[in-house]
Amino acid sequence: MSVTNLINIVSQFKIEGRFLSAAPIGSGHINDSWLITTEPSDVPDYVLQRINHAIFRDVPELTNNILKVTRHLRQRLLCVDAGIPFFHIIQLIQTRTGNYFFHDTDGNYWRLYDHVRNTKSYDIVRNPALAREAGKAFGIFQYLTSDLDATSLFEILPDFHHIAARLTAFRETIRLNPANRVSGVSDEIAFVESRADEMHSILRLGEQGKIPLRVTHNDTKFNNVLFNTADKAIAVVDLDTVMPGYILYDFGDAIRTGANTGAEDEADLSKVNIDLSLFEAYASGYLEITDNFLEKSEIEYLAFSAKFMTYIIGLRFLTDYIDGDHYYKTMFQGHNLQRARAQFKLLQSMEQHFREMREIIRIYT
Ligand code: GN1
Ligand code: MG
Repeated sequence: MSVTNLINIVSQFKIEGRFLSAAPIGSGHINDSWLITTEPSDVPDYVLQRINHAIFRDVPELTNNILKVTRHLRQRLLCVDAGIPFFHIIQLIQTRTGNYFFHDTDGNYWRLYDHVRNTKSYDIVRNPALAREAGKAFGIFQYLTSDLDATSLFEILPDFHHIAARLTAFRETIRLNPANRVSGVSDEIAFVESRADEMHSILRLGEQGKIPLRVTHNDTKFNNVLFNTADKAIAVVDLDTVMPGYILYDFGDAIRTGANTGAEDEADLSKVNIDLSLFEAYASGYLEITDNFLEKSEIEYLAFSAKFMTYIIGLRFLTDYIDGDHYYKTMFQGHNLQRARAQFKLLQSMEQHFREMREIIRIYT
């Protein structure tokens, strides 16, 4: 993508100041993102994103969801009783024609967010204080959206964390074997199948009406939290998958990325383990905010949800590998398989420490 193209795209939006530079940012596997700086220096900078519309096929509905949720969050923050004035809600910038995305002549969809000044995100969690902050941030997100009707949101990626649907897709991909990779991953396939039944628990609870449908983020990776220079969490980003869901998905995905001693795609599996001090820190921050409105049945499954999300994301990486790498961006041949193996190692580590994880949740509830 040339700078001239990016300048042209940015000029479609109502920005303050003048375009100064564009540089790729973030480590997302789906959309492309650039930090757009502007001059003079006292006007805001922006984040430009090219939306992956092979995945997010309904960009108007995607945009509506984000607008609905960010407006609600902003309104709730204005209420004095929210008590969290430092929290920043990211904002979509309008185009010159009054839309919140721009559809270019090549068929690409673009959007622009405000950039939250002097903030950073972490791919790996360095200490419990950061984990606790992230727990509070996602707790605040859940608290502020707890009175928004989940069914008023469009289900932008249907069955996103639906284990039965994901397993069906996995088995179908194995059957088709389009990239001829099945024979090389029999251990991983056996690993998935040996846990398939127990991994239906959250879905079953939902279907039996034992856990409520809520507004959920659905991509609570640790690097979707922004920290200020004092390492306080001040914003939650990446609202593409905000949909109706179960909070267990959000808690579990945050632990998957926020309490792992290794990277999501670590090749040296000996480095991948659950760090119980990070788990405890995240859980304590999260429950400090959410304990009073979560239901008992949700709390009961929080520890399990970490195993579940690690399993289902590993399953998705493995499915994409078998399929020939069409969904996630990959940096090298075998990247998705390496990601899947790291997830499965993390899951094994959680299985070994499951009693302690449950005990920790009990302490904070
Ligand atoms: C994708 O937006 P990004 O790249 O953080 C994926 C998530 C996975 C994640 C794994 C829309 O998220 O579901 O958990 O990769 N998002 C989508 O790192 O599929
Ligand atoms: Mg995402």
